[in-house]
Amino acid sequence: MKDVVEEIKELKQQKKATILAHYYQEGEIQQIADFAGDSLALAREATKVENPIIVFCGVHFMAETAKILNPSKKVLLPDLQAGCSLAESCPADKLARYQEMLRINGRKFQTITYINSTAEVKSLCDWVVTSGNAEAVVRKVPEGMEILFVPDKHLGQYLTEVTGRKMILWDGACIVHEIFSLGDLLAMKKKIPDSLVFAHPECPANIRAYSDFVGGTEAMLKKIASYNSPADIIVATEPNMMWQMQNRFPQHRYYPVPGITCACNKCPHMARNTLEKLRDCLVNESPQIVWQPCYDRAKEVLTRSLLN
Ligand code: CIZ
Repeated sequence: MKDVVEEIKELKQQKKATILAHYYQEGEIQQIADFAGDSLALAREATKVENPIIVFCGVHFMAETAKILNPSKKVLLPDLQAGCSLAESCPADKLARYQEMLRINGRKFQTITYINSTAEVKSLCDWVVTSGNAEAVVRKVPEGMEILFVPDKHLGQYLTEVTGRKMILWDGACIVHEIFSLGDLLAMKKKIPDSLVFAHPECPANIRAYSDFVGGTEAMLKKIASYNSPADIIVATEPNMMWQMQNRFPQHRYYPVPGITCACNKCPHMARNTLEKLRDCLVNESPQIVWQPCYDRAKEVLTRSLLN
């Protein structure tokens, strides 16, 4: 019997498919991908794909972004149920009502959404940011305008700290980054002398406060690349990120921060994609992302925000 990795490789050739994978996917999926990256790099990479099929190993909003930015491609997502707690926290109708209420009250504002949101939400916004470009985009909003930032309150709070721009924050949070245990983090720091803590800006302020470096996944890799001697790095983001760190910089040691209620803190949505589902979606050319009416407006916002 052929092993599943061999099957995927053959199908990929046969169907002329490009596999894109997020850093939060299992290492075995990142390894088989043509390109692995964060949302920003993946969105940009999706625009360059020439093959007729993109298999997006990530969550729904990421595959949707790839379809919007390269509409002539068939975009497959191995498991259509791979969602996102942040995207769920901000339904488009609720956002539209809130924006209307602010306008009725005479507030002058622009809306920025984190890329972890549905296309319908993106279509209601002025800007889309990722952890990789958020600071630069926030600085583009004219000083006289207020900023409504959705859906991640922790990222919004962090952006206020680094840019000085006050924001109206939506009450959303990522289920993975919200529940890191500060107690365990402090115990680990004590146990591993000279260790460095790397935290994602989706983490709450209490975790960021004890970190040596705060940044998105791509920024974390860049920072690690700057270390000359082997280091002990405690990582407060989705633990599959450590596969990519280990793969690129094996001279360092990496330690995951446990969650309050579980030892591993893996994203259950990202974990829905498996090698078997990746193979099956190539065989069936399904499930795929189907064009929706709101994608036209979302495309304008995404193009202005991520590709310029
Ligand atoms: O931007 C992304 O892809 C996310 C969700 C996190 C990160 O920092 O890569």
